[in-house]
Amino acid sequence: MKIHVLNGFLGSGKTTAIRQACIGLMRDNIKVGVITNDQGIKLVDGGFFRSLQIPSRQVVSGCFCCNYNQFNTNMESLIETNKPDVIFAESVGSCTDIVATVLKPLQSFHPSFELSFSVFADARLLLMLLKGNFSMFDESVNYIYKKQLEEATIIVINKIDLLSIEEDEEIKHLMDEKFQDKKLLFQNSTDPGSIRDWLEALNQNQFDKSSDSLTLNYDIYGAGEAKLAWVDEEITIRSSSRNALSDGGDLIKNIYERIKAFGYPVGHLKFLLNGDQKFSFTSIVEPSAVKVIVKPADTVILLVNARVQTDLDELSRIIADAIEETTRWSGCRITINSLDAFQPGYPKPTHRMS
Ligand SMILES: Nc1nc2c(ncn2[C@@H]2O[C@H](COP(=O)(O)OP(=O)(O)OP(=O)(O)O)[C@@H](O)[C@H]2O)c(=O)[nH]1
Ligand SMILES: [Mg+2]
Repeated sequence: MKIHVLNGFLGSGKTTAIRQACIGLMRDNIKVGVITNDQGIKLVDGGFFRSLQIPSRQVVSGCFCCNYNQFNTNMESLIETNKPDVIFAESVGSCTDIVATVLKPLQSFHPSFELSFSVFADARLLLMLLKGNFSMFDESVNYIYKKQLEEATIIVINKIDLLSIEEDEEIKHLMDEKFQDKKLLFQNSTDPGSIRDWLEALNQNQFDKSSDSLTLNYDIYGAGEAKLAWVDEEITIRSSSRNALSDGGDLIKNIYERIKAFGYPVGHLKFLLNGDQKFSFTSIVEPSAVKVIVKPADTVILLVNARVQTDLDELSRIIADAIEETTRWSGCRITINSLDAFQPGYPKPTHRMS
């Protein structure tokens, strides 16, 4: 049994890589399974894999490390029900210390498993960090980002398709210099060829149980987690003119534009419209357009997952204002089915093996 554990900052491309890998592996008759993870209860990534009919489970209400038993139960259930050859486990993008709290416990309780550990980084955000020009997030958030890279076996420098030729050369040079002890992959996770190389690297660079656990200041880590407010919200949009899908697209744009106008740094801002259309924004991505696949619909469900550096009331208010304005403009009716909003608390891992 192979378990590929992924970490990497919010919005760095973990889900995109897993999706692409699963499609390729399933085509080769290799059985896959996915475990997703995030801070809230109604999670976009979990819904996304369900819509793709890829066997999956989700660990909710906090990271794998603080919910190790939930992680283990989900993994065992996936193994029993779907008998996968390969499991991808995507941890929360604001989480670190995965070696000590997830990989070493996994190795210890399931010694027969083959484990790998990739840490993803958005190439453009990473380049800003490497050049010392990384002022978008609070220092405590930057601390988490740096610690994620420090503990990686494999660093996936992702979205290289979005770099200029000069930036591409610069990042390769800086990364080779700074992370000589790591396996470095320069990747475009939307490209099947790039994903084949990643899968090969996962098989050739297994997690070494003698790897050092991080030396980590949990107070700074906890402060970084708390800086990024979380909101997950499930919304029903009803339209008597059967425009619910396009009204949903308008609401997505409205929420994104408002957060951008206030200038709050976005960890991730993710939406799942009608159970199968996923939209994702980060501070560093300037989306060209929200291209909703529109067909007549009188009712749709929109799932919102937001992780933004601002306070909780402000983030909730921005989303509420966007809902109110979209209702007024389009004439649709919007009801909130569930709302979970909080500043994530101090990380308390179930296990920590140094
Ligand atoms: N151009 C380009 N876009 C990418 C690539 N990988 C991911 N993206 C886009 O980046 C955004 C975030 O991707 P996700 O796969 O959701 O990132 P993630 O790391 O799973 O994000 P969280 O789970 O929210 O932490 C999406 O809009 C993707 O389409 C890539 O290699 N190239
Ligand atoms: Mg994801």
